Amino acid sequence: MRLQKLLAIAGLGILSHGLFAQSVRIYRDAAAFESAAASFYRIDFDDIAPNTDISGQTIQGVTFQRTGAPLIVVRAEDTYTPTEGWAPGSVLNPNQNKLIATSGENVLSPGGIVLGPGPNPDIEDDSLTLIFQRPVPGFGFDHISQSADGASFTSVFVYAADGSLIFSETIPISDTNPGSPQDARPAADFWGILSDTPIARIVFVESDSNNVHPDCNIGYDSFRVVPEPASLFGLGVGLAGLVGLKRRKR
Ligand SMILES: [Ca+2]
Ligand SMILES: [Ca+2]
Ligand SMILES: [Ca+2]
Ligand SMILES: [Ca+2]
Repeated sequence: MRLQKLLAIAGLGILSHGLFAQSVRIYRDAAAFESAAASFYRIDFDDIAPNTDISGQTIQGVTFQRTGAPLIVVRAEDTYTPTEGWAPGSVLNPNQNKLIATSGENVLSPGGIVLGPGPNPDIEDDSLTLIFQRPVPGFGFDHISQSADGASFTSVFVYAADGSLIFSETIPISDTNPGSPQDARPAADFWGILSDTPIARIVFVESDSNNVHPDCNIGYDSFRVVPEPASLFGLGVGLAGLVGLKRRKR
């Protein structure tokens, strides 16, 4: 198992045409993810001044690429759901629908502090693309729902360095008030992935762009990045190079 993982990281799994099946483990429990990851570091947004637009910035080896609303770091406590603009009867208690910080005070809230109704891409298209400067074997984060009513509109797509899709799904969210989506509360739901194929890019697509229920905004907090072991990476390049040399001689 250990050798298989090492070879997969080295890229030999691809060279040997699927001799080693690509393996992915998905976590919904932060503690389980953190104990399964050999090591990880955090990006918590808490040392960034509130209301900073980090679109295009690289933070601790991760580039934040804007694909919807501008990528603004805010104090979670400052976020709010406006009372106007929602479909009649579809929002009962807007005061309760603000983002939750799962570390410190700050979260990433594309569009900023106002969690306004759709369609309004500059406010509520909370999509995000992460590019890893060096591909990583794992990533986890807390998905923050403006209103967690059990119906998620956030999809995640995980890509390898060669552009192939490693994994995708709709991120599950909690249901804080079953049967009453107009009165559901915010919640944080952990999502994490460990992959034998190093991850080069993660694309989040957030597709609720309507004004029905106070749930068309999401936030992101408490990233856990599992770094590629530098020594293994160097070894992998060396091994892949050797195999390439052998192949050319044939
Ligand atoms: Ca935080
Ligand atoms: Ca937003
Ligand atoms: Ca909605
Ligand atoms: Ca949205």
